[in-house]
Amino acid sequence: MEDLLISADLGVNYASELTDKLRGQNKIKPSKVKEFLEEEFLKTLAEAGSCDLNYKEGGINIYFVTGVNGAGKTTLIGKLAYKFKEEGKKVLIAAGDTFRAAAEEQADIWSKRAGADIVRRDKADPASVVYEAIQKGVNEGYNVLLIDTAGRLQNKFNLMEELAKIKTVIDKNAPDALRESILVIDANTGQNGLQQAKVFKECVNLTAVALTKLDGSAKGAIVLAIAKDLGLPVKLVGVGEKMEDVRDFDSKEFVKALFI
Ligand SMILES: Nc1nc2c(ncn2[C@@H]2O[C@H](COP(=O)(O)OP(=O)(O)O)[C@@H](O)[C@H]2O)c(=O)[nH]1
Ligand SMILES: [Mg+2]
Repeated sequence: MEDLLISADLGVNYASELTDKLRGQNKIKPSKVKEFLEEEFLKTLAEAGSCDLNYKEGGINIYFVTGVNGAGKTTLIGKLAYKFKEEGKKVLIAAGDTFRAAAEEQADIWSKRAGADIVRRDKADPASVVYEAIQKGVNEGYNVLLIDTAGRLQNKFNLMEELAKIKTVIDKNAPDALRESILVIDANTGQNGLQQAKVFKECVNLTAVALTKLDGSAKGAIVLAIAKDLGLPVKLVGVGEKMEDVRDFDSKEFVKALFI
């Protein structure tokens, strides 16, 4: 059972905790094991915090989106821009991935699709793009600022420096703004997702996880290990490549799907 849980990407600590607990249950029937695990998973997710994406009226709400390359950051930003626009909010995107040539263009395309505005400065320092976006966002009464970032390998010192610098810019220039620091995790990510999350958490003080590509065959069990070890709640789910393919996280549905 322990091996099974580890191979399901729950991480060694969590897997052994669960099997210890199972052992402690005197003579649990095999048919009840699934029920036991479902309950434990739901408890872990609940203990990590509320699944509701925070939003506050009367000020700018900043969503700082991080994660490794290809996780789905820019797509998530497009989806969130659309969702907030549909709700009648004034939405600004900061094209903070200035590392890859095509990345700013991609953010630009999403902003147009969603009907949001964008601050984009070709190949500029990402922190300066974010600075400019915060100024514009605050001065022009935007409700939402979505910050896109680069994602070249998480163990690269430069990226972490860059993200820490962006965080400092937000801390200094919008100290009172509501902020969600979202880590985007591809559901196909295996056990190294936990390590990724640790590195990003240390650097940008994460508040939430967005689990993308749940429309494929991957179940994204790694978020259980992240919830357990880092206390980070999952708040959003990506279920496709289109603008409307974002959902609020539903822990019951998620846990049920793990056993299908
Ligand atoms: N099927 C599916 N594809 C997704 C989802 N989110 C993102 N993608 C795709 O994943 C790829 C990488 O996404 P992108 O937003 O560019 O990742 P980034 O490098 O983190 O900004 C693109 O081809 C997206 O269309 C999702 O929820 N489901
Ligand atoms: Mg991107």
